[in-house]
Amino acid sequence: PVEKSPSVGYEDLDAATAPLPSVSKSNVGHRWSDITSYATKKKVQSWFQLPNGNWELGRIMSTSGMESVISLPAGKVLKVNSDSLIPANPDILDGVGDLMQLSYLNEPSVLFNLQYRYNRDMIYTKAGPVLVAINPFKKVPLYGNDYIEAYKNKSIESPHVYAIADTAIREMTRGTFSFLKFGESGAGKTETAKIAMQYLAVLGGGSGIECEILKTNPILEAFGNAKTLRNDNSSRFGKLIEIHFSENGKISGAKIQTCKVVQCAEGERSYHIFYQLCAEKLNLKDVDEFKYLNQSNCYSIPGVDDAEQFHIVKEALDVVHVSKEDQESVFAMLAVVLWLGNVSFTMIDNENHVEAVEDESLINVAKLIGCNIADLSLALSTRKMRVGNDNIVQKLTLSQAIETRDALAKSIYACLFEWLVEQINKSLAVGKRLTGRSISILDIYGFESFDRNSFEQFCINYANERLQQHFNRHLFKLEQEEYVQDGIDWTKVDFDDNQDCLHLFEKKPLGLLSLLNEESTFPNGTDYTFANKLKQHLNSNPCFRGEREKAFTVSHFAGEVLFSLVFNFVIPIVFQRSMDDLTGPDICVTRVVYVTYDTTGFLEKNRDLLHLDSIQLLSSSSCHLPQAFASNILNQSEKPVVGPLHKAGGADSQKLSVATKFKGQLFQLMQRLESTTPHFIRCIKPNNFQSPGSYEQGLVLQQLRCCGVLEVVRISRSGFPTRMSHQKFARRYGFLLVENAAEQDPLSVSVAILHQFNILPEMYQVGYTKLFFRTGQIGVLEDTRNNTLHGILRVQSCFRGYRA
Ligand code: AD9
Ligand code: MG
Repeated sequence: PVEKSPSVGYEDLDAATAPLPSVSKSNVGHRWSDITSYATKKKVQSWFQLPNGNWELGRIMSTSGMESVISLPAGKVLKVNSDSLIPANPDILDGVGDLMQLSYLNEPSVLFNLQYRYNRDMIYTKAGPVLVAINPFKKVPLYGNDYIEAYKNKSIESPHVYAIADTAIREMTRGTFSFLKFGESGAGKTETAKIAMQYLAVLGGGSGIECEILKTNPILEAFGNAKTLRNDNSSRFGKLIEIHFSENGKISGAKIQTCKVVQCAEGERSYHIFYQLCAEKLNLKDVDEFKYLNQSNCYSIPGVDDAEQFHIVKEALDVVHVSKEDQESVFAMLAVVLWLGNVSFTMIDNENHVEAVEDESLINVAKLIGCNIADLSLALSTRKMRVGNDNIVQKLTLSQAIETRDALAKSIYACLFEWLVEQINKSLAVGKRLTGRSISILDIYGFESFDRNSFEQFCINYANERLQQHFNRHLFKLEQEEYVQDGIDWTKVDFDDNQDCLHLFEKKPLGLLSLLNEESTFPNGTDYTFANKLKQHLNSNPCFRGEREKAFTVSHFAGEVLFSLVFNFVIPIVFQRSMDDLTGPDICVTRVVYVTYDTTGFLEKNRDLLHLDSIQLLSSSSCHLPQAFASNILNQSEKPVVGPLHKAGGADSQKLSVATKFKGQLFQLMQRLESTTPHFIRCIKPNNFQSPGSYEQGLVLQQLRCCGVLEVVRISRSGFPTRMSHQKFARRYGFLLVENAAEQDPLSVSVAILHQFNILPEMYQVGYTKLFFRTGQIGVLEDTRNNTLHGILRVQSCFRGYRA
């Protein structure tokens, strides 16, 4: 595999000395008038924006005053305002592998460069420290063992996930390495994560555990992914997989952490596993006869054979040591969920009270849970309560009974998912001796903004704000703070911080989450009282706006971080996904996105009421899974549940609220990320139809803007991304010095090395404690060091051979 890669660094193109294009909020780039004289002399190519917003490449024929004559493809010649033209790069830079190499870093040039590569199946491009990956929506010849070998041997240089994974593996043994990633729904985060895992599995393979790790993907995707309008295989849960390595570089185990809040949206297919199970006909009906599945009319995915997928999942379960017996129990629990959806109720009095209909569904649920039908029926249609000193049994109304039934089904599914993750973790368990070497991959849902946004979007977007801050901190804040601290000459680049928005969510006691939790514990709290409370306490917050009825709006930072590959100690890759529903670039220019949330159902979803009667039903089961679920639920309660009975009206509030649990999981995840220095991968969706070969400039631009890719490139290009303390630098390269430097201080040794290797003064800066380098500089030194070391080793082994 070869890539046309003009071997020009920016030094050759004067880009380092050319004024840097502006990447201010208006994102205009370098204006034509700045370089008029240059342009007319050379008939330079220039970008012209068509009325539809797309950019076209033209050639300047002449310029006079503020007017230019430009010739566009297809023979069109136009007289235009010179200021509307944006300079294009010389042809030799077409399709460069790293956007840093572009002489002109403006939006049309970046868009064109990415498109140029995309059209040639080169879907990966570096943007300084960020890897941009554009979803090809087709098989591209970039993967598999030959490619893995090539990246391992460094015989290909083209940007690739493999290249990043390779650096991760190598740097892991040295101790410092970092890389981050990002992308939107259907942008390719999950696929990219799998590609990275594939590479790690081949290089770190040998123990057999790598096969198990790869097999966790089909399992978790079956149970945690669903077809949505945007992606046929959309992840509805967040996942951080930490892959551990032994000292000899082999994979020794792994651990998966999940962060789940998302229910499948109405009108979309549910989790894949249900359809797979029905396709297998395990005493089940057809999919369209199950209420939980027939709400959407969407039963199959083009090109996907559910029965075949089911076999893949079963085989994968075998590999991760879930016994056949347990697999049967898992499928039984899935069937319970499906049948529960079909349980119906009849009215038994004039007060709207109901009891469950004893039909096929109810009978099947009881049989599969392992309880008797009467108990099940009671658990679904009554509630035991304590009023004063008396125990009473309250009959449920139809809506209460339906709520109870659905809560039970949801809980069983959630428990099943957690149980599966636990089994997988047992199977992948890292041996006792942890080496501290690990590479982790985070694959999480991204920012969502729909016509109607509910509790799920609220949680997802909050998570994205947290991850966004992580991204900002690393690429902007820390970077610049470090320059300032070390006394480096450096022009500050502004970036938007989202701290205010995070405050809005997290502040105690008057933040969105606290107020939500508080209201959820009030027996009389409703979505209305919740919305009013928000308006009462938060209206002065600039990130918050109360809306009519029960709605409120949050101004979010537009970036959304989706997927992250964390290399311990240093490497989260966060995939940032941009807004699906934003049309037109206007909103993105300010990089703030207003999302209006409808509080309908917030309290109920947050309370996640599973009544004790239901938990008791599960624990009375004769099968081990329902029993395990029941004790799991009880273990997760804030306070231990003491008696079987509850005070009237007091919702079973000792359960952790969903938001609190989610925040807890998120913080655990963030903690893992914090201990690493991240590198990001930006996954980009080139069109909304999941179809190959179509590249919509507007859509791509919107995604690039949301994550600040241009700013990142600019920072890296004008900055000094590689750094090393004087001591470390002197220790690492000191032995290469021709003159003996043993007596000298680290700073003098460092300076001597820089001189000896002719590192140009503009390529580095000497800080108080560290040396700062522009990209690529340290590579030369590393090569020399490695060659010299190999030379020494060869001499030593010859010497040993000679003595022998
Ligand atoms: V979501 O936020 O979970 O809804 P993702 O994870 O970003 O989303 P995903 O990885 O699932 O998107 O990719 C969507 C689809 O794009 C896949 O099912 C593939 O059909 C397609 N895809 C993505 N990346 C590649 C690739 N490198 N090669 C080929 C790809 N196809
Ligand atoms: Mg995904």
